[in-house]
Amino acid sequence: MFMEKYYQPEIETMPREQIRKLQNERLIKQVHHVWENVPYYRAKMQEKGVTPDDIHSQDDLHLLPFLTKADLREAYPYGLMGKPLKDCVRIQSTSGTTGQRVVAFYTQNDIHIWETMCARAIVAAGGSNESVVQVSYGYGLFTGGPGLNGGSHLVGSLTIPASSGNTDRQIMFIKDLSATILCCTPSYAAFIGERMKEMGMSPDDIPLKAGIFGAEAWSESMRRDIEATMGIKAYDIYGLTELCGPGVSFECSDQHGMHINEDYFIPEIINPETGEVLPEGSTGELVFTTLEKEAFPLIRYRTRDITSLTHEPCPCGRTHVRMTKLKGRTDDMLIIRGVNVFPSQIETVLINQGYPANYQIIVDRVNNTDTLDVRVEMTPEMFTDNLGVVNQRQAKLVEGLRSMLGLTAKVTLVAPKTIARSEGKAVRVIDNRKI
Ligand code: DLL
Repeated sequence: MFMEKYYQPEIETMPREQIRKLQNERLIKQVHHVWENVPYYRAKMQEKGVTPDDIHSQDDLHLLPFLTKADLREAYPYGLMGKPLKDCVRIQSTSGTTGQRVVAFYTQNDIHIWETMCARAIVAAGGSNESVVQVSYGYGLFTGGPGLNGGSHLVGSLTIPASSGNTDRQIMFIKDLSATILCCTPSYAAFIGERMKEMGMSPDDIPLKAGIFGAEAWSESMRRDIEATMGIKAYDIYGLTELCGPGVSFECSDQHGMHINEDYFIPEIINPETGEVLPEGSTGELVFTTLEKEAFPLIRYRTRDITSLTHEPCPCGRTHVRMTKLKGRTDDMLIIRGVNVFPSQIETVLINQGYPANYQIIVDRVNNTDTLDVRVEMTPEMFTDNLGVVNQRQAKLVEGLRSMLGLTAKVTLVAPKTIARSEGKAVRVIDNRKI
């Protein structure tokens, strides 16, 4: 029988009342820390007329002001630090592709906590000191590589700091060094899988048992494809630079949502339009309050990620709350001819009609009207030069998109492997509108 393993059983399976007690104690301390050391947030609290004395437990959390990406931008680079520079040992940063570079700071203890969370994720995916963990997330400013690298060391696994890129070498390492766990973005895992197939390799040719994939949205169908191609169990992992990086939450063997490390964070779900806190089970924007962070503590930080939470007991025995797979981001939403469109809706239509998740959404504005073009890759099995068949399939996709979105899109089916692959996060949307 499969036995669930934990990195820190006493914390990961702690009874709910005890978790709540721990969170309340830590919350009070964290709010004092921020009040005393982060003038930027103190000013926000003063504006709302709230002081640390008003916060007795998480029931008072709603009294505290939110922090947003706009605050991070305004306070960039040092304005939200809770420790002097001499106590900080590292920064990590996002790529800033949306023009909003985030720089997060860490004390040695912050790094230890972050790596501990990654260690929990690795053990939940079956990792141990006998595992060989190939970390194929980017290293450097991106948190993926350094976070899982550190977690893997804590578990005692042999760590291959492969970083992303050079796909043939990735496959060679997996094979030659008998890697058992692969960590990378799901798009890169799919890419490695495709390359393996091209090289004539089957799942039996590689020793991999599990994958820890995150940093971007991925569907259940993508999970099944990767699992079949590599012969592994694929686990989701979530996180963001502002809070530390990967490991904020992670999947267990049950694979129904990701356990949030509640000893380090309090999550809330809010209505993104009104800021109102929503009851358990509702879908809305995920907000986090850090509990133990020293260098970059964040109170009620709005992630823009859309999900829901459940306290339903998990068969794995972990007691920490689970968040469902992300349903998108509030800033993912495209407004096309006045209609709200999420890329995940488009992906659902493609998957329902049997297409792989290799697609590109191109939005433009022609004669003052928005246009939506969806380029969809065919699988090698679907590929045909019979134009009649291609036209028929395109028309079926147009119809599927119309009923999902209420919009007419132009769909172009393209040959296998013509849409650029990503070694990091996939770029699915190209918005050429100059508004
Ligand atoms: O992507 C941290 C990370 C690295 C997570 C490796 C998991 C694995 P950022 O670059 O700051 O940090 O991007 C954070 O990526 O707000 C989500 O919108 C998205 N994201 C992260 N994990 C997932 C996931 C890292 N499992 C932003 N599913 C977040 C869907 C994810 N989206």
